[in-house]
Amino acid sequence: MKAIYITGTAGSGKSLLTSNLLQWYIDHDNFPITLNLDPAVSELPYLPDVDIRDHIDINNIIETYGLGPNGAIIMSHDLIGTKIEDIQLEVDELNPDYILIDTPGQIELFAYRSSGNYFISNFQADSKASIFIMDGVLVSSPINFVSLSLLSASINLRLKTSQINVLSKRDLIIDNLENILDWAHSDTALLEALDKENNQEFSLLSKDVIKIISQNGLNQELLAISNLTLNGLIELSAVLSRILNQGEEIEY
Ligand SMILES: Nc1nc2c(ncn2[C@@H]2O[C@H](COP(=O)(O)OP(=O)(O)OP(=O)(O)O)[C@@H](O)[C@H]2O)c(=O)[nH]1
Ligand SMILES: [Mg+2]
Repeated sequence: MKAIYITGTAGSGKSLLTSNLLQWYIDHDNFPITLNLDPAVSELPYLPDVDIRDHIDINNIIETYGLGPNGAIIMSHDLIGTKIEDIQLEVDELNPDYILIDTPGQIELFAYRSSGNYFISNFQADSKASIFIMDGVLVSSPINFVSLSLLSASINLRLKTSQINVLSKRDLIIDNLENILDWAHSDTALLEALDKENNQEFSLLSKDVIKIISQNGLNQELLAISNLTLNGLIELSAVLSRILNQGEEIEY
């Protein structure tokens, strides 16, 4: 079984990509399943085969511990790691080729508290990869691009998996798409774009950040996709296949 973790900023398209990849693998004669790891989600664009909400009930947490909504969300995320054996049993019983793991909307809770890292380290699969989705609509300037690249590098350091950077909503950013892909693929193009920014202080900081990310090999290829037109899904599946089937995993 190959595990694909789908992470990204809130509302970037994680759940919709989970649903699209599910259909992609079904269409290509594989047996994929989905695992929803978001205890607080109310609606999903797919029917999860395995669901953390069957094990963690956020309303019950609110009532039992007298917590407000934020406290309950934090607690529910902290409990994810404690449910790993139950989830593993359910998944192993289904015995899929691929498991698509839709991670919680609040990436800071999943990645920076202990549960996400613990889950990824201890959930058993033959190989694993993660996708980090940058919301295309948020990448409106070179400085924003650097700031999201920094977040991506930070998530990569926390989750310690082979990570693919994906730019979502390409259908909404047609005019800026070429620029963004240039910034991602060429440090020179990005540094030149940063030179043209009005705010010198943030431009200089962004240049230093991007140099450090680049020098440490933390910059990744960026694949643009649309969850609506499905443009880019073929390229994404090819990169996933390369990582998952040929063991190109980064070991820290
Ligand atoms: N136009 C366009 N809309 C998208 C795309 N991907 C996602 N959306 C829309 O963005 C919104 C959020 O999508 P989701 O798939 O729920 O995003 P998410 O990352 O799972 O959201 P959270 O789990 O709440 O953080 C929905 O309204 C989607 O229809 C895309 O590629 N293009
Ligand atoms: Mg979601």
